[in-house]
Amino acid sequence: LKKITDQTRENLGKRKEKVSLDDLRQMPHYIRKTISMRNAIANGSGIIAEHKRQSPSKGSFNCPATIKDVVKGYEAAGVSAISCLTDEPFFGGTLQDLIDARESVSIPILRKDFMIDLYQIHEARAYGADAILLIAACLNDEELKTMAAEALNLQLDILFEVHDLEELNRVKHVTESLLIGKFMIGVNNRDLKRFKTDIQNSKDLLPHFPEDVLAISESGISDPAIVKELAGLGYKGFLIGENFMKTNDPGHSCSEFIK
Ligand code: IGP
Repeated sequence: LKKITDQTRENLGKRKEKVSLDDLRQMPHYIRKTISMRNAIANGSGIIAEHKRQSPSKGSFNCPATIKDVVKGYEAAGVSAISCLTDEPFFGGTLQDLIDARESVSIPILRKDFMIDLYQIHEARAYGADAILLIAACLNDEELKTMAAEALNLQLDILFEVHDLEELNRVKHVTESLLIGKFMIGVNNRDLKRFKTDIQNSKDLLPHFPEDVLAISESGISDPAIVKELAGLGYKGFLIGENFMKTNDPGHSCSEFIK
């Protein structure tokens, strides 16, 4: 994770030189009215389908479809939201992907990246995102708080990502101190040190969730039966990438999860 955030910081420096904060504020999507991802999930299928070209553990998924076709396929299948990877060095995504996705669908879009700087939140807004991911493992309490406050200022929904009880308790603490009532917490079933996924992680952490939070299970979901089981426990959202992106027609593979 440190390797990824170091690389993120380096690339960020270059982007800041090219595009100033003021430039971002001038971009057309910056002032568009965002769509609540939390509401979309609460009132829909709960599936959050991800566009991801490659991953550090699996390499390229060799999906032949363009991002525009992938996200249109997801929307047609009935997903609640799109997750769009914008990290380039490790996941092969770009900010242009976010724009392409935005211009192809009208459902909410999550900018999926390693967010470590306020500038990235403004970028998310400028390139058409409705929500951002804040990974607890990448941020200390103070950073989590500042980043979350800025996202709320910009009308972006927040998905806090945790993978153990310690991180969950930190997120609880931060959201309490900011008095945020409406947010989402995602349990990452992937152990970021060993890249192994285990759905058990979602089952173990749910009883410790604060009330009223919308619970999302992330990673390693490869079967509609798992979605059913987790929904039975109280999960409302299911973030799925690889299982769709490893096929030639991600939208079609996705429709099997929505019935
Ligand atoms: C999707 P999967 O196993 O269905 O492809 O997982 C998503 O949860 C995963 O891509 C992810 C991720 C992240 C990627 C979860 N948290 C943080 C990059 C950064």
